[in-house]
Amino acid sequence: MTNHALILVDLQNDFLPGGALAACGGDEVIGPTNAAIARAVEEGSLIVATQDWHPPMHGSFAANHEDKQPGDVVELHGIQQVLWPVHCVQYTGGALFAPGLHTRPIHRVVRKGTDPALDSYSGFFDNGHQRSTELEFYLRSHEIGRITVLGLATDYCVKFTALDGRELDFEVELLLPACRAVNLKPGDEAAAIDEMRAAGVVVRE
Ligand code: VGL
Ligand code: ZN
Repeated sequence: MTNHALILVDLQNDFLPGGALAACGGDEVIGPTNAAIARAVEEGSLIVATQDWHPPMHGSFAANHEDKQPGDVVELHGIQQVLWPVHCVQYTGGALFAPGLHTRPIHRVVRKGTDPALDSYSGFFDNGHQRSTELEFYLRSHEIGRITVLGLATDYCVKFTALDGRELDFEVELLLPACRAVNLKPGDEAAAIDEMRAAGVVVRE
């Protein structure tokens, strides 16, 4: 018998409509997310939330590079890095969890993207897989074998969290109605879903 965890990815103001890095329809995931939280509570699942938590000088912000715009790609310590608008700055409103999200049942918040020199889409590792967050250790210490992933954004943090989960040999389920994408390019969302499926993620429509 292994246990189950619900992983809520980056349900933060800056990823909602009106936020600095909005996923289209991002606010629509809050209802299905609260329903998933209620089910998880009923079933005794562990509930973890990730929180994008950048210092103001973060290297993923276009504003911290000369003559760069959001969407440009640079090399950051040997890794290809998409540049973003300033978002989810530590202790600012944009980094707060979405209004209406039932946060009380959350057992643990895992913050990521705190190193100014590295970005971290996945809840498990930074983008270069150099360092891990506490997420894997936390899940293993609760004998979690299966995770359900939802949140923002499908084509970035949700995708990389799900893919790393598979790589770490968790059974991974994606709750698609509770996910929305950034879609820098049209088709990014569909490509992300295909990539997750190919890696063995079970996609629930
Ligand atoms: C995210 C881009 C930059 C996400 C976070 O949560 O998907 N995307 N930082
Ligand atoms: Zn970020």
